[in-house]
Amino acid sequence: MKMSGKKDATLRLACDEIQQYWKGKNVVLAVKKSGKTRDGFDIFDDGRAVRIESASSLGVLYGAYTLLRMQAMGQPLQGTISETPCYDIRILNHWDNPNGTVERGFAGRSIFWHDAPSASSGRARRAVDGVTSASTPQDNAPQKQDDHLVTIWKAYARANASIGINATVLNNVNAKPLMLGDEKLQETKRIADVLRPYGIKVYLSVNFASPKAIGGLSTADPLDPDVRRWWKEKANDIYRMIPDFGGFLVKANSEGEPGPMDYGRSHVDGANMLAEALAPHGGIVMWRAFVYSAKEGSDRAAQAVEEFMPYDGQFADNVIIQIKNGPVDFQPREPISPLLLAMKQTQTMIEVQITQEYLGESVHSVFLAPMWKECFDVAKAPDGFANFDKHIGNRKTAFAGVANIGDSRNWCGSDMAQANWYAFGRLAWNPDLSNEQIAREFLSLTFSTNPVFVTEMTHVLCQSRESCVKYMMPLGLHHIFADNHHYGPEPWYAPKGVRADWLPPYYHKADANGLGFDRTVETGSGATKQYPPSLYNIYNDLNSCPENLLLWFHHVAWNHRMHSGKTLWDTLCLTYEEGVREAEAFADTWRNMKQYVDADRWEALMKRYDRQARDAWWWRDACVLYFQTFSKLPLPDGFRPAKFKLDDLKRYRLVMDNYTAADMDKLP
Ligand code: GCW
Repeated sequence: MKMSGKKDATLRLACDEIQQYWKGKNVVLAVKKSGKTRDGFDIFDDGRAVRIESASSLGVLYGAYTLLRMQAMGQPLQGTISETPCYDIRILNHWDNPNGTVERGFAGRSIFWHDAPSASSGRARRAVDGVTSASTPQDNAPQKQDDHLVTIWKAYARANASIGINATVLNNVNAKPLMLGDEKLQETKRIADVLRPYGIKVYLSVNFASPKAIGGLSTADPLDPDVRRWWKEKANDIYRMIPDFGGFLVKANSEGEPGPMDYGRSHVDGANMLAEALAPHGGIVMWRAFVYSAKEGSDRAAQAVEEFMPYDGQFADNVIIQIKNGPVDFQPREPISPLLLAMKQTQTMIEVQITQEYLGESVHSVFLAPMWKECFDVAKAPDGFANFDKHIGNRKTAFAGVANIGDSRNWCGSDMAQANWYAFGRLAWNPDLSNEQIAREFLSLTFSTNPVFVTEMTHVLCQSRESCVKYMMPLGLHHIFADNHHYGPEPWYAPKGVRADWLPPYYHKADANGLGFDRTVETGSGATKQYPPSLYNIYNDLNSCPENLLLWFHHVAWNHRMHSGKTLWDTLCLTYEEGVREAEAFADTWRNMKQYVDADRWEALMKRYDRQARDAWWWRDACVLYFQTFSKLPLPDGFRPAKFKLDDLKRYRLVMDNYTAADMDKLP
C-alpha cells in the first residue's frame, strides 16, 4: 500500500479503506496533476500493483470504493476502469426539522437535529462500528451522545461517499428561520467538519423571511438594502465557520412559505439577492420551482411553466432552478416536467424523491431507478432541449434526491428501501447505468452474492415500480391518494370547503362518460402545449399518447378501444388486477429467499412484502369499485372477486400509523 500526493484526510481515508478491506495485490493511491479531473479516477494494474489515480484525493477515495465494490461482487479488474461523475453536485435533500421530526420520513427521526440533547439520545438507535446506543441514563450524558452522533454522521458520510454523493442539505425545505441562528449554525459546522473528509459539502434550506423573523428587520423585501446587507452578513458569518459551505436551497412562495412575491417582487429578485450574498464565497442557490398558485387557478400541472418561463435567462450564474421530475408532485408515474425542457437559458436540475411519500412509504418495496431513468430518457427527445445535464457557461450541474434516511437501525425504515438511496447515488454518478446493474450491485453488496438470489430479486426490484403503478394509479391516473398521509387510496375524497386541486376528483375527473384529465389544446387545459413539438404531438393526440400516460393527458371514454382491442374500463380493471398479482408474486419470491438472507432481515422484509400485497388488494378494490359507480360496467373476466365492499373501504381509511391487521379483520 503506497500513497502519493498530498496526504490530506481524504487520501488517508482511502488508504484506511484499502488497508482494511482490500484482499488483493499491492495498491498504489496516487493524486497527480495528470489524473482525471472533476473527482474522476482511473484504476488499472501496472503489473506490479493496482493503481488508483486521480487529480484529487476525493477522486482516489471514489476509486478505492469502486475497487472494493468490484471485489465484493467478485468482478476481476480487467483493463482500465476510467470514470468521471456525470453531475457536479450529487446532493441529498433532507426534509429534517430542527425538532427532530422528518417530513415525509418513514425511517424514524432525524440523524442531525433533535429538540434537546436528552430528548434525542437513545433515539439514535443504530449500532455502528461497535457503538450501540441503548438508552440507559448513562448514555444520555452529553459527551456520550455527541460521540454517538459523530459516529452516525461518519457512517452516513462514508455510505454516501461510497456511491459518489458529494453534497447534502441538512434541513427541510419548509425551513424554520431559527436554522440560521447561532445554535443551529454551530451544529451545522460540527456536521460539516465530520462530513468534509468524505468530500461532502453541507447546504441549508433557508426561510425567505429570516431577516424579519430572526434578524430584527421590519421586512424581507429582496430589494431592501438592509435585507440585502443582512443576507450578505449572514453568508459571511456562515463561511467564517464553514469555509466550504455549499449554499442555500429555497422553497419560496410555495405552499404557504414566504418569498419575494410577498413584497411584489419576483423569483429572480429573490434568487439573485441570495446569489449575490453567496457569490463571493463560491456558494450557490438552488431555487425550487415546485410552485402552484396560492389560490385555485389554472391546471396545476401547468403552473410552474407559467410562473417561471418569463424569467428564463435572468437568473444569476450561481442560481440553479431545482425542478421536480414531474409537473405535479412525485406521483408513481408522471410525464417529465415541461419546465425541465422549456428553460433554455437557465441552469436547471432535477429533484427526485427517494423517500416513498407516494410509493408505499417504507412498507412497499419499490425500486425507483426505473422511474428516474424514465425521466432522463424522455429528456433526451430530439428537440427536448434540457439543461439539467449540460453546463450553461461555467455553471454547475446538479441532481437532487429527497432522502429516505432516519435514525432507524437500517437507516431507511426497510432494508430494501436502501436500494433507492443507493440507486440515487449511482445514477447521479452515471445515469446510463442500467436498472438491472444497479439492482444487482445493491442486492449483492447488501444481502448475498448467490446467483439465484441475485437473479430472482433483481427481477423483483426491476419490476416493482411498474407493479406499484399498476395497483395504485395505472394508465396515467394521479393524485388519488388519501388526504394528507398519501399511503392509501381515497379517490372519492372531496369534503366541502377544501380547494379542488388538493382533491382526487380534480385529477381523475371520473364521470358517466369516462375518466382522466383532459390537458389537450382543443378541449382541455392546453398543458400539452408546454412540451416541445416532438412530445406535444405525441401527448396531445389520444391515439399516439402512450397508454401509460393516457389519463394524465386525456379524458377517455369508458368504452374507448385500447391498443389491445380491450375497452378502457376492462383494461383499467385488469391492470389493477395484474398489479396485485405481481405484488403477490413478489411476496412469494421473497418467501423462497429465506435461505440466502439472515433471519432478522428476511423476516422484517417478509412482513413488508405480505403487507404490500394485502394493501395492493385494498388499492385495487377501492379504485375499481369506486370508478365502477361512474362506468356502471361489469367487472371483466380474469378480475378476481373483490375482497372488500366500497362502503367499508370508505369508512376505514388505510392510514399507515394506526392501521393494523386488526382493522383489516373488522372488515366483513
Ligand atoms: O410532496 C409534497 C409534500 C410536502 C413537501 C412538498 C415540497 C416539503 O407532500 O410534504 O413539503 O411536496 O416538495 O415542498
